[in-house]
Amino acid sequence: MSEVVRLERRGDIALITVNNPPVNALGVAVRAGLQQAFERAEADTEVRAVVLLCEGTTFIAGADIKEFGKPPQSPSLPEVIEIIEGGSKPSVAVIHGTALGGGLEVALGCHYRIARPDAKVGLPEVKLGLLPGAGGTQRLPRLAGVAKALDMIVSGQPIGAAEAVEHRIVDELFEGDLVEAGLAYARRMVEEGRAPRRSGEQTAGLEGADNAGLIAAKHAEVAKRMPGLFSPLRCVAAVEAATRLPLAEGLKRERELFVECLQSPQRAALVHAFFSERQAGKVAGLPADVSPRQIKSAAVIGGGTMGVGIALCFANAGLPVKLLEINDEALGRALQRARDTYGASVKRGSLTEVAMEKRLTLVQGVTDYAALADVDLVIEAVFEDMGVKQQVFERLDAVCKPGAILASNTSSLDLNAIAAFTKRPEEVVGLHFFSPANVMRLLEVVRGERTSHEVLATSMALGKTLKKVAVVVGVCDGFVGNRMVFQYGREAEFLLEEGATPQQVDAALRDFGMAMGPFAMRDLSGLDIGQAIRKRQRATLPAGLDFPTVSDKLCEAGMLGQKTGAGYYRYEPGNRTPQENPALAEMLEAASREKGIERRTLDEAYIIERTIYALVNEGAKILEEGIAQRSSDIDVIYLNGYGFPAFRGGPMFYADSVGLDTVLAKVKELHARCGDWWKPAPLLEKLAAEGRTFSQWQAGE
Ligand code: T1G
Repeated sequence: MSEVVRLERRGDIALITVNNPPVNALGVAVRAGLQQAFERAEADTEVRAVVLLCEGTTFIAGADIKEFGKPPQSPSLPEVIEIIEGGSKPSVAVIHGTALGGGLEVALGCHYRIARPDAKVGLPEVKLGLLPGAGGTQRLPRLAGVAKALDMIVSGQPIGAAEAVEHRIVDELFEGDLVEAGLAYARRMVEEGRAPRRSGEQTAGLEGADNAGLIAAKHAEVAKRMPGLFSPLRCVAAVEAATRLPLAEGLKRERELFVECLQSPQRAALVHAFFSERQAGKVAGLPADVSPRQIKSAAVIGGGTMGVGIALCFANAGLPVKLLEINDEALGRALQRARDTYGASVKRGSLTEVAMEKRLTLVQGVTDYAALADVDLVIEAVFEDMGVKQQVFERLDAVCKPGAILASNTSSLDLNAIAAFTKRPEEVVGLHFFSPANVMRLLEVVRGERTSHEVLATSMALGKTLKKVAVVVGVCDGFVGNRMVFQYGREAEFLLEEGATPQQVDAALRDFGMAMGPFAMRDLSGLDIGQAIRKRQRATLPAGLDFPTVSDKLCEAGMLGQKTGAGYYRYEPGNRTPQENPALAEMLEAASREKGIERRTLDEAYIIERTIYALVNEGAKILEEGIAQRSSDIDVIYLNGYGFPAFRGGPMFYADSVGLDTVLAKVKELHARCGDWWKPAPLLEKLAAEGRTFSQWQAGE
């Protein structure tokens, strides 16, 4: 037997164990091992039942995603599952951890399934731009019914074991040892004389309901909610085939649809996003022997939107957190904000009252710095002004215990300068959360010149604890995400001077897949933020460069966005739906006139190139300067902090897919027409000339 699949005899029971760390993925060795084990169990006349289970933390978590895009190797997973399901002896899958994708499909090929109460089962293929390609779209509806199958396959969300029992996906729950439970169940199957139960013969799930109506409704929902996505509609089509065709035909139809998804550029982008997120957690150059400190308590300075959001991240992770404000009145407002934030979740049904109260007990309001003497980590989230940061860090340095980490949530100020306010610069790090901090997954971990390896490793581990996607970035104005979004926003605004309206630009970028257009985003966060940044940046702006003027005109008119009822758009009181701002047209005309620009109609492709390529060119500069470790880290930042569409992989992956020579040609054209904002990044020129991609450069190819 292979070392990843073991076959043992326990009396008249065949015990098949998969052991392929870290998640028992169905690589070719596992598939071949499973085929051999089940064939040998079938041929062994002494064997009367078969148990399949896994070692390690989880049951099989799916196909080996690393194999996608490579030439297929036999046996295929459908072939293996056909052998499992075709066995003449009853088989049982013993599920712990997560049975996902091909893992659940293997379990559905077994005749029975038992699971630990805390186990989960799911078909997340749609999140990778795929669909369950080894029978999941055909077997699950036969067991759980079309409605549940559609929900699970189109959402990709796993369900708990108890719910799986409710929907006949799992037969029963068990506690205790996997092997003992599996053997006991197998012995029961033998004693009861149970025959193999093949899902192809199970049609209960397909009868009775108005399946055609369910399919049509889900199709309409997907077309409306996930425009532009390739695989969800094919998921629906595959399940539709199950309602119409016998199993063998349905499996053929599923395979056709699966291959379509496998070959789509969206699958390549989503798989890139999956692995990039995991790679981002690895910090190049960290010595292997560096272990993170344990963070058992924290404090947040500043009870504004960000400070409260950050404090809730700790409470959500079950960690006690002190929230410091300057006086009781401000503290009262902050604690009320915390309660209101949780209250909104309770209202939405995503949090129970009991859980809310439990988490709120973890948030302790304080007004005296002395209360911070014992905490392991402090995060400053006060006003973005160096003078205020200095006061805070000098006090923290004086009060906090040796070994306490002092972090700043600054979104663009110089972390090295902040560290220099303390006597412990090696303990200072940037932890840049994104608003709303208790919701957005991205966390930029800003590595100062003096930040120690241990503090860096602790910050990355804290990111995992807080369920964030932590990405290491270097010190510069805006670090990675904001530095790139400055370029993107500026170019979007220049388009307004050339002839576009905010509606046109926002619509073009939403069609591209961005969660929100740049102008709706600016109205949401407030135009005064950009104004303050431009004011600071003007001081060091290279000669010949200047900013667009529309945003400043709006600020001068007191139109700061949603918070003042008007910005690029107008808003009815209490209503966030953007309406046309009648005052804007004149400002646009004036902005164009002042620059001698003849306004013209801009097409969507130009809007996308002008904004997305601005991200790419700046990303290339960031890579050259070593501010980001990898081009895929930049993708992870943009996917998780700025609403870039995952089905395009991120700005750098997208540029690779367009072709860096194409991108460079457009950058050069814009450089000639629009000036040095568009100076091509040398790395972009180099890779385009060599016919390489950012991914190849990152891999050292
Ligand atoms: N293939 C290859 N490697 C995988 C993998 C997979 N399916 N899943 C995880 N890894 C690696 C991951 O890259 C990381 O590697 C390590 O395992 C730990 O992962 C035919 C076609 C199972 C819930 O989509 O959701 O089946 O960084 O950090 O937080 O229809 O991994 O250590 O080198 O995420 O404990 C469907 C994807 C595939 C499941 C565990 N299955 N995985 O989470 O660990 S398509 C999935 C996860 C398919 C069939 C179709 C999670 C997890 P490294 P991790 P975790």
